[in-house]
Amino acid sequence: MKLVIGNYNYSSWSLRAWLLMQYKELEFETVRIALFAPDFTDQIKQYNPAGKVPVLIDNGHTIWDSLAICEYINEQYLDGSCWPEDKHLRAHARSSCAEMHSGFMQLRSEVPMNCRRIIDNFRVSGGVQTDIDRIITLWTEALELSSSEQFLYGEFSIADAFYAPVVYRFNSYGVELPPQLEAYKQRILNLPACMEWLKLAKQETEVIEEEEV
Ligand SMILES: N[C@@H](CCC(=O)N[C@@H](CS)C(=O)NCC(=O)O)C(=O)O
Repeated sequence: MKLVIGNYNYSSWSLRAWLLMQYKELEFETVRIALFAPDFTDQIKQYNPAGKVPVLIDNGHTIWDSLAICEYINEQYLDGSCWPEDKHLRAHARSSCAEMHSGFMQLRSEVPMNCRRIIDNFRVSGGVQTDIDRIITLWTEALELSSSEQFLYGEFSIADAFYAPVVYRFNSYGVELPPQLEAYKQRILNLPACMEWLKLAKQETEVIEEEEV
């Protein structure tokens, strides 16, 4: 099984799929293609006609979207264990992922993931603050609904993989969080898989100016 990703430091969509697979200790080969490199398009098109990372190649099947990859991995290799067992909690977790997948545009455009960077005294715009407030509400609700002191919905789920790039953003830009969510953020950052991701991000030499705010 091969997972094609972008830069460890910048590719938030790649992190979601990679983290789920790494956390669950699946065996896979990672192929990294540097975003914005002159040959990015030629290289990625060998794997994905849509021209985006991440893309998973498994036994001749191509899955070319981070949510579709997580769903596939969950069904094919993990017996459905990547979503909460309870139907209503599962619907909540799926809604959270869908909201992340299609929303938080201002956070995503103004506060790009940049894992290795720590920025002091960063001032967020009103629009970004609205996104942050919504994420705080959503995380709090998830932890309360699942009575979890670990991950958003109890056991590590696709939702944690989906919000890991937000964890890195909150860390880089010094976003203040209520104590319970600060503890959640640290728990994600301290996962061996996340520490490995950060180590690989720090080894990269590319700097993408558009992503450096
Ligand atoms: N819906 C896709 C979006 C993937 C996406 O936008 N990937 C970005 C990098 S993080 C990309 O490949 N950009 C390269 C380009 O657009 O040329 C997913 O969730 O996998």
